[in-house]
Amino acid sequence: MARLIVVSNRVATPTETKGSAGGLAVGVFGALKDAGGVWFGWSGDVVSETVANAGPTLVQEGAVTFATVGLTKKDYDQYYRGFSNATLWPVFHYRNDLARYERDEYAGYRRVNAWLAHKLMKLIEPDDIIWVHDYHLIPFAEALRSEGLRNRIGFFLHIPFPSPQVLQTIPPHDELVKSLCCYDLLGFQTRNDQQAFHDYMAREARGVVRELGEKTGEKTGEKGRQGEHEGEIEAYGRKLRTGVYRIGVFPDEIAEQAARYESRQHVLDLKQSLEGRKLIMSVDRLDYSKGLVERFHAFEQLLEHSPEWRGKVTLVQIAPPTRSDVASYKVIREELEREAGRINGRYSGLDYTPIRYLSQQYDRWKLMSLFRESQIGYVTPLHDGMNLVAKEYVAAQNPDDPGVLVLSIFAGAAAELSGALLVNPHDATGMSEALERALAMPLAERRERHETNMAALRRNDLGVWRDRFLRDLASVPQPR
Ligand code: ADQ
Repeated sequence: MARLIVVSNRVATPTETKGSAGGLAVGVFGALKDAGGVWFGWSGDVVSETVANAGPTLVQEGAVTFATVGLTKKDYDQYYRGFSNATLWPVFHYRNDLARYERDEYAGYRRVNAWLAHKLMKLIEPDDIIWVHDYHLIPFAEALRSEGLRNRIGFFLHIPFPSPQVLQTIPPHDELVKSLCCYDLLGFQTRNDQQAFHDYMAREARGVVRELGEKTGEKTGEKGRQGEHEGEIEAYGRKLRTGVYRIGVFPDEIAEQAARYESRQHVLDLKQSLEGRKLIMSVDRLDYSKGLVERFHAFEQLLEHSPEWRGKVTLVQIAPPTRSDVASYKVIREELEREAGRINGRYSGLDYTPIRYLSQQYDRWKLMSLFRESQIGYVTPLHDGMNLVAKEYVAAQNPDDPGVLVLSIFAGAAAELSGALLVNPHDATGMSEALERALAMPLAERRERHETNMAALRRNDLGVWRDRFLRDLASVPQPR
């Protein structure tokens, strides 16, 4: 079996791969352990030029090498904080209004990609398969190819791919797309994302796009078949494949974890403090794409238009700040704090606070047990590649008395979770009606919806996502 090399902006630590962090780290590490190989990327540290150049630092864990490098302040500013998170992230989430474009940041983005690729070259063996993750690393394959590498290289985009007109707001959009064509397989979260890429290729890049149709085990319930909706592209003198690979979770592990921790002190404390009120749970990174302010407004409408719910329902929003050195993230934080304060000022009582807004990170097992305790999972991003919180919420429920997922139609997960109440996050009234419906939903309907959602999660778990992608990548012809 060929070795696997995983490349991502951040590399999980060996401890995180043992289950304390998100399931993704555990899932990817599983594939690395089976095949043996390397996990390569940024360590998360900002260091001097001398230290950066001395890398990578290697840590061995069985057959897997964790290889990390530090970034200089300039590289961090231009590659990570700048072009990745102040240009690509907002535009790919349809927030051109929040995006900026600086030529030197783009140059830094390409420079860091080339530098990282050069560092990795020394660790690659001829038959290795290389799997690159996410928007920070679009030019990575191009950089490896220009060093003469002929291995199979695949790319998975965790976030949405925007429609051509939106992508074109990034001045070097054509270079970015040309870079993507240096991969052998491009994986997208949803059919819409793949279609947006195909549209760009056909209309703007004058490529040949062949839709090879749906090749999936989804309908038969069979696991481990090829990616859905395979496509083939010929452009810029290269041939590559595309596919839809919807990322999942390991639902039964989450269910077991949530049940195991449900009688722990933090859950008992929460229960006691709710004094019999219903609980709506929301958990996100603090990001403008997650629709937090819109969500608060819809909850406010519920209290405004349905006075019988005042004092009877609490929204707990857990949202630790991320990327707090990017300006638009400071703005969203201030707005959210202001809105939570205003709504609480309006509807609080001496013993009742409608919104509890907690800006901290929680252990994964704590989150899962809090999900299990709540009557509603309120997951309403404005745009989201997939949204694993939605899937974790479903998996954490008690099947005998499950909560209801209220989910945005703009989360990738909406295509799979047909048992959720789907909402448009731009429609505050529609969202407040969905909350009301979920709060009053009879047990039989909740159970039926939960079973539908769990079946979808089991059919397409994290292992299926990973194995399908790697199988398809291994089957593309070796580039010449
Ligand atoms: P994210 O934008 O980070 O991921 P999401 O898919 O919801 O969004 O994953 C977040 C993960 O972090 C979940 O596992 C969640 O449990 C955890 N998490 C969130 N808030 C937390 C908190 N307060 N404390 C502890 N853990 C917390 C990107 C894309 C998504 C895509 C994923 C995976 O933006 O669309 O689904 O990658 O591909």
